[in-house]
Amino acid sequence: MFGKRGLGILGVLSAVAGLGIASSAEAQPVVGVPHDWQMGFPPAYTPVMSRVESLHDLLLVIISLISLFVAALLIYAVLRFHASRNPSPTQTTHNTFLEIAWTVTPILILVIIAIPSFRLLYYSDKAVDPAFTVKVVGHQWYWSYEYPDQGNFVVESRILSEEDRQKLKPQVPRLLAVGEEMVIPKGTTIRIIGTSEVIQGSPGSMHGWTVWGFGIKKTVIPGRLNEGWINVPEEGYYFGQCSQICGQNHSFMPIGVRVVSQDEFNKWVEQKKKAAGLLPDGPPQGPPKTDVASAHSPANR
Ligand SMILES: [Cu+2]
Repeated sequence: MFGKRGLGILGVLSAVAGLGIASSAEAQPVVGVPHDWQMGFPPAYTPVMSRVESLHDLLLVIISLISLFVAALLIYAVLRFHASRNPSPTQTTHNTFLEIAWTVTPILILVIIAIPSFRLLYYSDKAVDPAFTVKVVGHQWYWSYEYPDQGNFVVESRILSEEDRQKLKPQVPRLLAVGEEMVIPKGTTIRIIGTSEVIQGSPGSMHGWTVWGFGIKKTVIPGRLNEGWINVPEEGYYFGQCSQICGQNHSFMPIGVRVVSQDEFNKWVEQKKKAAGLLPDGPPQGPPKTDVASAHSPANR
């Protein structure tokens, strides 16, 4: 992306100057939030997003060249063939070379676009060897995250009121703070299975689980499972928003993802399991198993 580095520096500067995050000792870095004068894509935080940006850059070059070529032809035609300079139009109706050229060239261009495009589509489609699965469920109007491989506890992720945000998470921009984030360990491939709440007697609503910078945008649909994956190498708070117009509180169901170290994640899992009554009273158990994904293949495969 052109100017990405400059924008990145701008982003860091505005974050440090405006929010004072750097000085806050306990807070993880807040990354992946929009900032003033942002242009282009957010920085890429996952391998999928890096590839999305590369494909975008390739397409940008191709469409720019095509646009310039078409514009040049148009300008030439307007200047060279207007009525005063070209009073008797040519009667030519066929030109074999031209016809082959304008058929074959677009085909070649489409093939050049299709190869990396399909490659990326399949790359982002299914996780290879995920450590575990998180099931994302869209509700009216909040998100919940289920951790089937860690004992099946559920985290409900609801937006914080503006008052609570200022009190509890002032480093997070307005309308993006949630009470509880999805928590994942860094540098770990995680399968995301997305669906939407089935509401009795109602068609329910679709939502879009989209995190900028992760290159993931899963439309979640009642009664269906959609799959994707993320692997975030850097710790931090990351954000997204529902990207499918889903009803009156569509704008108030932000997505918060907290990426932590494996140790911290294990501790968090213990806490959640305890709170959910999944641990028997007694000595604390060992770290949660994170390599049992194969035992939990999604139902729709
Ligand atoms: Cu929604």
